[in-house]
Amino acid sequence: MSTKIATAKKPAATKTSPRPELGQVMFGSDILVRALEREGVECIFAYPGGASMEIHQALTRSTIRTVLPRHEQGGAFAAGGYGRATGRPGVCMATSGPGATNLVTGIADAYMDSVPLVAITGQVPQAMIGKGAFQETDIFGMTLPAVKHSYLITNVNDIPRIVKEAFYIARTGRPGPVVIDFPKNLQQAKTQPVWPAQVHLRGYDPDKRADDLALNEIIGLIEKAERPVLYCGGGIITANASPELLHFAEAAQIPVTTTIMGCGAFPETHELSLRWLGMHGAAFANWAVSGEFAPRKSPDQPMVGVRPGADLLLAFGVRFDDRVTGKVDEFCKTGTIVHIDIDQSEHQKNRKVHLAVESDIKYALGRLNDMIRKRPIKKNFSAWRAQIAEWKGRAPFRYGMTEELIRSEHMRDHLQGRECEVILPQMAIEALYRQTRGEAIITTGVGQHQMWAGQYYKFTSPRQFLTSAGLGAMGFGYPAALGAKVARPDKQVIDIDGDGSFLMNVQELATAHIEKIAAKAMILNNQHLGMVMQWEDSFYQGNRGHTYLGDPARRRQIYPDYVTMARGFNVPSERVMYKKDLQAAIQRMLDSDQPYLLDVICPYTEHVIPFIPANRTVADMVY
Ligand SMILES: Cc1ncc(C[n+]2csc(CCOP(=O)(O)OP(=O)(O)O)c2C)c(N)n1
Ligand SMILES: [Mg+2]
Repeated sequence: MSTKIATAKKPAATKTSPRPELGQVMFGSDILVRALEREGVECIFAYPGGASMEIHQALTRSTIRTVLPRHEQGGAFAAGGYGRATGRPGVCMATSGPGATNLVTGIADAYMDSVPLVAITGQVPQAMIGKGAFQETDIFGMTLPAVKHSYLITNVNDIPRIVKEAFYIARTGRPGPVVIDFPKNLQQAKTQPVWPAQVHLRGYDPDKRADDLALNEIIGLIEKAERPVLYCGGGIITANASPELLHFAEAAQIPVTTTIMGCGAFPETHELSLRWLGMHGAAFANWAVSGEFAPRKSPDQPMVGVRPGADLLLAFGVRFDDRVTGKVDEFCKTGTIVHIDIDQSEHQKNRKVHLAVESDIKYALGRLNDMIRKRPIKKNFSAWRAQIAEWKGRAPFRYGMTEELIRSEHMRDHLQGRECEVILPQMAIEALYRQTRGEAIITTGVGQHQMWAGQYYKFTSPRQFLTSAGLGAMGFGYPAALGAKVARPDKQVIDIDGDGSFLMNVQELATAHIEKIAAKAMILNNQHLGMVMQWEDSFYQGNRGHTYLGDPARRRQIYPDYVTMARGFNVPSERVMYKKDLQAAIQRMLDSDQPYLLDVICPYTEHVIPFIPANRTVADMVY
């Protein structure tokens, strides 16, 4: 089959344009804040400084809630958490120079995971730009490769248009971060704002729709297939296309695997769910996509097929990330691949596919559903589903006691050898899943705990699992939980974190307490940078290269003491070490109406499995 790109239909042009509105004369800083109000912004995560304090003054005259994070990175991640939890742009702000550079990681995180975010930075006065002025940084230039778009305001009259465009760009099409850099002299300048009613952006048309020809071809491919698999990502969640996906998968009886970004796009408790795939994804999902192979000891040995994988892969709203594909040429090697994505630049980028369609996935799935409603798919793929059931039975996510654990320092120093009392990290997540009835919004740091959170908490709704997937930024979990809790005060929001990751933004406990944001943190404290340690064990004979986080002089002590630290922030907290205490401790955390820290002491000996090492294949999977 040839490679094609289906053309997208142009939306009909609107005939009558609403008129712009004239406002009262005011300062640039007030115009910016008014513009945010007009965009429906309810909360901004903002840390002040010389180049942004004018805007803070304006915020004191606004209905917008200003949350003061205790580090700009915390503010950027909180805005990212808000954006992920709602689909509406999260907003953060910082002063020029160090304030702005502290936002960069949060901006890059939003870029990698296509999260709507507007980041506002104060800038030195225009006359000082380029002079190496105090706290001058070219944040426009510095963030250029990690933004969807950016602005440096050069005329006070442009503010209303720029803000309107920024929000439109951040949330439409493939969402992403937009930076607005705002020189101080323009914050202090006065003008009469003209509020535009519409956005006109030449060359930016986010309304992409597949044509019926391409969609019909997909139906034809399904009818010819014996082993189809849906491989779905964050694009489904962004497009609010979960209901359409559920309908399509059920109507066509096609099993669904997701990326980590796609967790919750399809209910993971559904019998057609293959959970998530890739480096630490389900063995059965990886087999279903790429086939089952005889395990091999080294990549030099040949790959010996045992059972074939998908002969048709429907890749919807995904980007063939290397953590998903491993060695990309071996990924779904024998299948026909259809890729639907709203961003044409993802087509044929990481993986050559047979049919590439540029479209909003909600529209495409809706049309596919119309088509199969009129002409139902005859096949029911029962033999394929039976094969998948056999794989699921053979290799579920699982854990247990290992010899290494029994002989470990952790067992000796903290449990006096009482095996039945050890809390394995996977166990703590399963308990949290049960006790929250699977309904909490979960955020994470980055590391082993992040992978286990994805494996042992089953997500049934979109926007329920908020994790720094593409950038993999430690320190994301707790501030993101704050942002999500601000957006969804009705939900339990719990950060399942690592001891290393949590420490990177520990200062946000102050934000939580002062702002009364009742986000919870459950730290799976293994006293190590666990994921790096796992790689040391796998590829460096266990030689520790600065991955121990405890106090080497007092290895029997848990260090640092998060409970004491939380107390310093006036945040209730508790440590739990024994299994017998776990359930009640989790319940106390859930029952609290305040922010809360639960420090769960876990052994460091666990490895995350399944594991396909980087750039390896399904034949190299440890499971
Ligand atoms: C900001 C940042 N620095 C470094 C890394 C590299 N890294 C990935 S996982 C990891 C260990 C994380 O340790 P912890 O948060 O305790 O989680 P665990 O793996 O122990 O569950 C590190 C250092 C990263 N992802 N992000
Ligand atoms: Mg750790």
